[in-house]
Amino acid sequence: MRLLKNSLLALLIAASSSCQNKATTPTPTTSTTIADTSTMVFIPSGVYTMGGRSNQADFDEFPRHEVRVSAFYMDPTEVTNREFKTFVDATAYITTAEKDIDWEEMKKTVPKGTPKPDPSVLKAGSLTFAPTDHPVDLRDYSQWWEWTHGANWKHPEGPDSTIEDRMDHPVVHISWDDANAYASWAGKRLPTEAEWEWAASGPNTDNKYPWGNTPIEEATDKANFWQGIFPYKNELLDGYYTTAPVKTYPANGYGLYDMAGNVWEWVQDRYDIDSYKNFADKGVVEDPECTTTYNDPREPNSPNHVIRGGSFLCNESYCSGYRVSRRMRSSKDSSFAHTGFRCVVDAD
Ligand SMILES: [Ca+2]
Ligand SMILES: [Ca+2]
Repeated sequence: MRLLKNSLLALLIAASSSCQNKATTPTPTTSTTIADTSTMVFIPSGVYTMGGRSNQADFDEFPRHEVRVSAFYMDPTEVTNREFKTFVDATAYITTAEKDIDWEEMKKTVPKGTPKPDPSVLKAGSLTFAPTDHPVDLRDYSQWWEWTHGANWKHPEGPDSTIEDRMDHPVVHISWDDANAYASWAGKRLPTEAEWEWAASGPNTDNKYPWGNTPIEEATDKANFWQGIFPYKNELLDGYYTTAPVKTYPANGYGLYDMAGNVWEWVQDRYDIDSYKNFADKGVVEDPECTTTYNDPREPNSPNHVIRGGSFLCNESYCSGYRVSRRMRSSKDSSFAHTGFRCVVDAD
């Protein structure tokens, strides 16, 4: 039973709706909107050393390499439920999590011979967090993720939940495709990985965290993450179990909120396990971005994009996603209770 559950969750997490029904794929939401940058944060151009800043860094944060980032404007906060609702009201956009899974599409991304799940499993849904009642092996994520039918941005924990009292919280259950649709409509785009790291750490690029170098155990007033023992005991020292309203914690040096924690943020780049190696011998790389290759032998069939910044689930024992150099990845058409996004606009 455990194996079956693990296999199913692995399929859903790796592939959740690559999977979306093509017949209901929305028309791309193009817009001639010119974004109002007066409400955004100006991030100056500059050169910095991108990559791991401590012995906590994972192998894919190396080698460190020099990059130059052009100036841009960035949303001060994660996109909120209120902002996403404005987009949906204007466009009738339907998110990935609101569509049934198309097995013909999904099976292209899972191991050959994988049996078709029961049709009831393929009903629209998303991945929600379920705490355990005891310590668990942190390598087995199926123990705290559940596939919940009817979970989507309007119903974060499932059909009976609502965002009515969470309009200023970050929107969640958003796929990379959904984030791009919103950005396009708003006259914006997703940041590149290099832009995101530059903005998160600046203006002091020696910062290990967006708030500086205050150790994580002393940083419970700095960001929304998980204090205690993940995933069963949350001491709530920061006051929030799941998402917090944006701007609950102090901004970083540029005036950006929640660059650490609250929700993971999609960036533009595809996840290539070798991208830093490829950039490392090129001198100062101008505005790097990985747009051409999905490359991860651990998940060879999954179209992974990079996510940054960590979430309310991040903890020292697990992902330490609140470090500015931390890279995580997710299938572009998957959605989770802990993943959202913010946008940028070129400054020139
Ligand atoms: Ca928290
Ligand atoms: Ca965040």
